[in-house]
Amino acid sequence: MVNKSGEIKEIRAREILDSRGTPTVEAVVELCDGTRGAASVPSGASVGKYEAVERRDSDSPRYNGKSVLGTARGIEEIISPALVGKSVFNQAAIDHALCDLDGTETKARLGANATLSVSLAAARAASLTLGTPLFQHLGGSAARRMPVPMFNVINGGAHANNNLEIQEFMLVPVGVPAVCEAVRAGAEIYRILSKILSAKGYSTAVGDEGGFAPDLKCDEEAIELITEAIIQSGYNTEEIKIALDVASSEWAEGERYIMPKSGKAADADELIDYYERLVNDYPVISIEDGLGEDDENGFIRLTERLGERIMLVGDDLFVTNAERLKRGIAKRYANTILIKPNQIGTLTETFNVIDMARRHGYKYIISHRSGETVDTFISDLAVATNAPFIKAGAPCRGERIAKYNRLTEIEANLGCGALYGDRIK
Ligand code: 2PG
Ligand code: MG
Repeated sequence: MVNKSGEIKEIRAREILDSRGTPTVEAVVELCDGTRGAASVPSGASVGKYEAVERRDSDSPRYNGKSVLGTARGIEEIISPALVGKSVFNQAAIDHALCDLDGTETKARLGANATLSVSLAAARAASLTLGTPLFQHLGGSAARRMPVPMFNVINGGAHANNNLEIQEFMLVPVGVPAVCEAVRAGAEIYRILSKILSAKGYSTAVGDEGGFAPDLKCDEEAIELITEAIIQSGYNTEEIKIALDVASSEWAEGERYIMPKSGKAADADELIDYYERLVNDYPVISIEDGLGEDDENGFIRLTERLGERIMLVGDDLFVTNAERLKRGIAKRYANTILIKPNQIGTLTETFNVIDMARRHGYKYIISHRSGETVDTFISDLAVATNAPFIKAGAPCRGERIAKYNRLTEIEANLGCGALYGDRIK
């Protein structure tokens, strides 16, 4: 048996494009034994105001100020020399070093895109040199529960230029026996939904996350069409539920909410009433960012009203940040946290917030971003952390499909050891 040290020889970085054609960073951690672990980072459109900083060359004309050459340079000139000689088997030490090198609360100096790409690439290099699948390297033998996918089949909000105010309408196959059956259900229903939309004369062009982006009469119609597609596909609404990401921080204007497309105004209590009606009328099991990132009091009331019935998910609200989750726990608002590693900037900090969520009875959903690459790290992360859910977009478009295909690959490799969702077996 070769004695592996996992010692880092060099870290390289380059600018690549994400699924929207916007630059992002790819880092490659090379070990002294020649192993190379690569990772790229995604990027959001509806970005929470408390997220870690994504560093871009804002004064450069390249890519309209979105290029990341400076970020990549920071990896090669500042991070690489500091991490050379360290072992990728100590992820926490690598991530501590990244935080120290950056030295800011928000990763404003190096950029969370720099720190996260290195953090993930180091984990991948470790798994490759050990010859252990990434999810097992991160989660050990206990990592065998497959997450329930949340397929974003209709896109609205900031992810599409249609008239839907709610950003994501998702299918959640809770009642099927395995992740491969969930993927099948998602893809079958998506196809039928396309036919239903076409038959009604609606557009089947897709939004940023691969879901359809038609103009509809109202947001509820999207839920109705999805329900129809579930039934027409031969499933029922016990097996397949619906989740929404309202992304309402995008609507918040002071104490009020102004829906950007229709211009309609509402206050928090009117939105809470609206959500209660949706939960009464449709198989909705989860509402994300139902209120804005600063609306703590609204969230407390929303949680009192619906917290026992459905998942109330904090995305912009918690931004994968332990300090923000701590406030939610103390003040009893929301009951689920969305986990996006690039909102915080290292893998270890991501683990820490998942651990906090678990210990306080919050559910967690591992999530992609609307601007993605084909990197499938989040699929392994979801299995590694026994996450109950993952959202990675529609069952359509390569960068989304890559994540679901990786899940079915892990499930197939685990064989009879794999568990799915809440099922005991
Ligand atoms: C969200 C995400 C991912 P974005 O709001 O949950 O679906 O969107 O990456 O644009 O923040
Ligand atoms: Mg969201």
